[in-house]
Amino acid sequence: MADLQALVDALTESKRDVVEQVTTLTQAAMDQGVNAKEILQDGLIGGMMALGVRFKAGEAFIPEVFMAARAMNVGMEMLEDKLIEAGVEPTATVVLGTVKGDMHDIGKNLVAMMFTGAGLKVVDIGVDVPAEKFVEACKAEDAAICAMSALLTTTMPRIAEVIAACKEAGLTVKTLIGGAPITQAYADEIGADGFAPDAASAAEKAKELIGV
Ligand code: B1M
Repeated sequence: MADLQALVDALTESKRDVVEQVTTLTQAAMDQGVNAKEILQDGLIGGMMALGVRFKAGEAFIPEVFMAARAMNVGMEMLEDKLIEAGVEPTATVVLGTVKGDMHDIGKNLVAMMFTGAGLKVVDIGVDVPAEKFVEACKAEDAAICAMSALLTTTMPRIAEVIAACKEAGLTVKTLIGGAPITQAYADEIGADGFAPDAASAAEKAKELIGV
């Protein structure tokens, strides 16, 4: 009997050997004929979301999230062929970047991992990204969400520029913002669709914004 709860626990606890644990448990579930979608949804995504809850509560830290994300990627690679065969596709695409003038990317990278963990396709367009590049990427990728990170009080206004550029380009993307100086009040002020204070909440908010 495949033990998907063990897969969830391995990611939630994210110990040093999490990559090996996830590899072994994913292989075992595959060998036992559990369908890839179930392994992804109830094992890998379930584990990452549970780790997100621990991270939010201050019970897990950045290194654990990085290790779990690596393990999650290994697990997803193992399932890839079966997922393609089964026609399982990411629920939606998120374009994610740090706004122009801002080089901070540690938080953004964590957010990207939690998005992937939540079953979203992430198109990471990097740091120091001008508004027009966000718009181009959202168009090219047919993104459902345009997600922006800003860590400096001086770069916060760049977010409003991206939101304005998206509107001007006629895009119907939902905008999601975050970063140390960002607050819900600021999101309301500039008309962002969503704000999240941390990476785990960002994944929850993204799913809420697109109703999945
Ligand atoms: Co910079 N830096 N930095 N820095 N840096 C801060 C942000 C600062 C608060 C430090 C301080 O003075 N106490 C300060 C900003 C002050 C302000 O504007 N009020 C500052 C400054 C001033 C600067 C420079 C201007 C310094 C200088 O050169 N004089 C310069 C600016 C460079 C630039 O961007 N143009 C600079 C440079 C750097 C480094 C390159 C050295 C390095 C960045 C390395 C990198 O990112 N690759 C760096 C770092 C590491 C920091 C601190 C120390 C740590 C940031 C970090 O990675 N935190 C930071 C001080 C601090 O925050 N305590 C500081 C860990 C990370 C996991 O958290 O990024 O907040 P965070 O992400 C969280 C949430 O905010 C949220 O989720 C994440 C995880 O839970 N989140 C989102 C983030 N993005 C989100 C998006 C979402 C939702 C949630 O939706 C889309």
